[in-house]
Amino acid sequence: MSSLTGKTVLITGASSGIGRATAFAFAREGCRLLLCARRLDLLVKLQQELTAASAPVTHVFPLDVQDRAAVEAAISGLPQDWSQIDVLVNNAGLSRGLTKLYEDDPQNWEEMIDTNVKGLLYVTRAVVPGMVERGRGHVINMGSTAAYITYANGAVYCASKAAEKAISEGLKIDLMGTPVRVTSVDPGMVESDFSVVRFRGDEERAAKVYQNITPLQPEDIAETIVWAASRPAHVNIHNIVMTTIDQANSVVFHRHS
Ligand code: 8X3
Repeated sequence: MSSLTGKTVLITGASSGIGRATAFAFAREGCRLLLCARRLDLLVKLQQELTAASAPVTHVFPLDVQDRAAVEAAISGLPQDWSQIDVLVNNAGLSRGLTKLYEDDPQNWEEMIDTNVKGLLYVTRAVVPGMVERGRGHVINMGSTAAYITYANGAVYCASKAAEKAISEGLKIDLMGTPVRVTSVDPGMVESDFSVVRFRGDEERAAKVYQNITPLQPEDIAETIVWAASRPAHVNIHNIVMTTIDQANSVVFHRHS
């Protein structure tokens, strides 16, 4: 039996990519899964797939983390037997555009900051007091190599992930004296719909990002998240920076010829 068996895990942005892979990874550990995302139809489908994979203990609900009132209502309105969250995976996040800052559409900035920064804060604020009260919990935030080096045309996305890094560090400091743990998992290039979302459905442009490179897979990140969550209670993993073997940091890649 895993140390995670029976734990309740909330994953935001669970309908696709890293969130979805993380749901399967925690399911394999025997966790109870609370899954939310904007698209309920995809969550219901995921729930059916998890059930078919012998992980029937799931509860799904639609949530746009950008909506503070909706976050507060969703967390405070959870059914009694789902209200004691042991692990929060703040996975919901996105990038929009790859454009010079002074030419970019401010709508892109709003979506990134509202989701990657404010959404993460809203969910954290709604969930962590219960963890402190119960004397157990772990917050795992989805960071990025983009927090460490700013790349061309990505200022606001990089800023949002630099904010996530600072928030993770600050939350850990503020939780000193409690047993609640904080981890930031900071991947580089991952093959998911990240680039399709960034380029608003332009699959051809998205495919070029991964051209002649072996990117990380969502499952690689999911396994790392589960590893961090399954350390003994006295161990706090702060940051895990991970990239494909073909990437050194946000700007240095090796493309196969
Ligand atoms: C995703 C990594 O390099 O595309 O956060 O910004 S990158």
